[in-house]
Amino acid sequence: LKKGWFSELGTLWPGEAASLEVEEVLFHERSKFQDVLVFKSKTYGNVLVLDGVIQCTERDEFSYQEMITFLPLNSHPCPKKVLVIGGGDGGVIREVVKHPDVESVTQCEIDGCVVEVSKKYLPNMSKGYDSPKLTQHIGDGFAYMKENKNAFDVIITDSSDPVGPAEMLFEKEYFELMRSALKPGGIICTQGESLWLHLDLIKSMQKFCRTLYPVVEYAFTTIPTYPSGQIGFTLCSTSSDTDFRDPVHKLSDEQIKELGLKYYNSDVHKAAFVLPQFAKEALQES
Ligand code: AAT
Repeated sequence: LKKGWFSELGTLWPGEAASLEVEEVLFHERSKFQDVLVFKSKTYGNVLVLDGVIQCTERDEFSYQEMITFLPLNSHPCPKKVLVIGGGDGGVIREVVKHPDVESVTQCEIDGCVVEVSKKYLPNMSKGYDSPKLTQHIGDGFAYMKENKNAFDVIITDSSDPVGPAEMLFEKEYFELMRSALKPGGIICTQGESLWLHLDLIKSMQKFCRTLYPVVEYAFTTIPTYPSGQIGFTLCSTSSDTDFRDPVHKLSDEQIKELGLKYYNSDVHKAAFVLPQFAKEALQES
């Protein structure tokens, strides 16, 4: 590895590794759950890394945080109560509380260290924590889901990859638990991995999701610092009336500006579901 560079090695993307030049290591400790690193990069601002995997950079985080939030919220007629699993940096909370229909947001993040470190080194994301609408729990999202029934309009799972503490959050049982934690007409959106790297995983997740929810879709965003530069979302609705591809809340240019959105707009929302041919074929219902 090149000196002074961080390379993202991982078992989920064998044979490849993206690199960022490091200016300064700001924090590096092992929490109860994972290795937590924050460094200042040369061109992407501060970077949060868990167990060697990039979780977010200050320069491109908005692409992921806006999309994982506004795809589900704008597909629900009235998203009043929202649950976020994971998302320790606070960026998804920052986006959720922008939506005018949202009355309360609950977060369940497993690692208090990630929250504390983000408050210190990622102020533009952790400002989400200032919202009076937020109730925060530090604990495992899987366990939390078991304790909640008929409670939320939208559940967003902003989780790390399925190696380590987030492994269970990619399993069928978790999607069953989310279904019972939703109110009637409820919607979920989960970190759904990359078409270029994880097509088999996406395929098998879509398959079990279709046995649980009447509407299941995969949408994606582009983001330079996630493996392959692309990451997707698994979206499911408990109501067959939901059409994820045509948002119920369409935002005007003025609203986009007011909300400070930099990636999401209503055209991007629709386009996010249009898949390249190889992916379309692989994910076609059979
Ligand atoms: N906002 C974009 C950053 C993330 S962070 C993912 C978060 O999920 C981390 O804070 C991690 O501590 C938390 N997490 C992991 N497992 C659990 C769990 N079981 N319960 C609750 N929270 C959990 C997403 C990065 C995507 C990376 C893509 N390569």
